[in-house]
Amino acid sequence: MRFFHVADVHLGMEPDLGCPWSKRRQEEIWDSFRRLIDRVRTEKPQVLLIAGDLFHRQPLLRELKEVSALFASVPDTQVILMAGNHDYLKKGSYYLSFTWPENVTGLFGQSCERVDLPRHSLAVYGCSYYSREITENLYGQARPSGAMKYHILLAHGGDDRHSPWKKEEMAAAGFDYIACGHIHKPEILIPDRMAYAGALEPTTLNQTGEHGYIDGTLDGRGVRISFVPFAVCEYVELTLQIDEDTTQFSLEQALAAQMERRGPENIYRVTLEGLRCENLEFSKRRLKETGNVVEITDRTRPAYRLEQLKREYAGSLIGAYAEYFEGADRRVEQKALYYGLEALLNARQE
Ligand SMILES: [Mn+2]
Repeated sequence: MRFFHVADVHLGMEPDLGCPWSKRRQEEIWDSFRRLIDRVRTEKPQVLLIAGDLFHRQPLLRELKEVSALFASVPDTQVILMAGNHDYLKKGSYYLSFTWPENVTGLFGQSCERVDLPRHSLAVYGCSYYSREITENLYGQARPSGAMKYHILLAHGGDDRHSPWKKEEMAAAGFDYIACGHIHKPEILIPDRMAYAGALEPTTLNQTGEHGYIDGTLDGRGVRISFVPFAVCEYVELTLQIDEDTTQFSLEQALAAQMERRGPENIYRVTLEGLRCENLEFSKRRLKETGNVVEITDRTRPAYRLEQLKREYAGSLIGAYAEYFEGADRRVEQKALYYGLEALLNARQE
């Protein structure tokens, strides 16, 4: 039996709200979900597991209709889903009154329940969130039961305010596989036993690296899982080295070239490092307009001119300090010089 494990699609979310690419990302999240269903259609896994937060907030009726039509287009795959902390089952949630296609089962109970899929001798366990936060472990009592050969638990949470759990205790409950959702960075918690699929598309800037879903096989030999990169976009960390010759313009050009090389569809977190020309301050606004730049961290330090400092601060501690380093091998003592001057100059300003 082959299964796809997906989580945290967050349909409806507008990542990096206020950035020029937010709307595009909102559409890309939907596009990727449709693409995932295309993948299900061609690869025909027997089961598609959705471990919560399919939607970013309460789903609208038309959104459920859209998702439902997609599920109906893969009738040979059993879809099993649950509501997470974002799309939790608020009173009146359309999740509860919606009529799903035959191949779709919602684990919409408040405590763990079991769904048997006799065709695959598989039992799937899980429940749904009824509030934004749940501070006890929803899955503490869950154990495999019934007549099926294989047992999979869908589990959403794992942090302090969302069904906190200990992975070792969860893994000891006897399930063949625990399909986790909630943490957006994909992570195999216990090899071939318990994993976060991660968000299908990354949704905020700290979710660097690849995103996608988990492709698993469960048979007499046990479980084998592998992560499949699938997202169209990645948050990428870029570090640019600055020197005294770097200008605003040359920096913008270097940044543009790097982003072109690493993929213009990605979103970048940029860090500037090195020694900049003493009186130069880089324009973050201009750098952000160079492409999909969500964040700029400027760690550059001014390259102090000893001659000038000596003259400017003659007779003071700063002047004496600058004088002390004059003629010293700057490469060796640069750090001491820099930190010393920085401390002295900052102390002066206070
Ligand atoms: Mn969540």
